[in-house]
Amino acid sequence: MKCRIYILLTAMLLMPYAAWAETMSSTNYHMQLDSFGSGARSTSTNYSLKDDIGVIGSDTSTSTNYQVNDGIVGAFQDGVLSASVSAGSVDLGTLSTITLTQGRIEIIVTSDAMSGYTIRASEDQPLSDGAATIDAVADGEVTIGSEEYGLGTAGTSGQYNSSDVGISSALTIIASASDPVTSESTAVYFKAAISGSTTAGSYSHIVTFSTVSNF
Ligand SMILES: [Ca+2]
Repeated sequence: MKCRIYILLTAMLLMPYAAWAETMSSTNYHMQLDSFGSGARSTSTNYSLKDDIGVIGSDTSTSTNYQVNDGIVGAFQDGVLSASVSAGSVDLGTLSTITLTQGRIEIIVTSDAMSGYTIRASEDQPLSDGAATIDAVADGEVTIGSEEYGLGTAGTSGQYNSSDVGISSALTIIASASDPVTSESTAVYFKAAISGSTTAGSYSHIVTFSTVSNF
């Protein structure tokens, strides 16, 4: 029997609605953020202004371990999230009762969110050929000779680097980072095995990887 997996990748940048403890306002103005120096987002009947004047050290500072967007404008800085996937489909070829069949893709993510990013996987349907399906792995390991299908990961942020997980219509976190990343790679291994009672056929489904920045 043959098996093909179609890959979709989405990347969504969700900006937080900042809840600040203090804002300055009066009948005539509302200052969303305030700071030493001058400048902020200021509005009145006649004007709206987002400025940052005379704030010491208003810049972006980085090192290996941190990034600081200081200054009042830094609080409004637009986020960056990009994700790419190395292939639009994975062909596992002909499955066998005596081998574990694997296919690999790579997802590359850049996110400047201070809390990192998360990739979730979901499927449109079980790995299927009409009514016949290949069971999702449920015991943490796709095993030769058992009808089991799922994925494992590799990479710093991979969540299944030492076990396998079944894919379902629910969102499963397969990679998560808690810091900003630049071109971080997570490898995804689709793994399938069949038993002697698995129905012959040509199985496929669509797996969607959704990438979001953490806030
Ligand atoms: Ca197993």
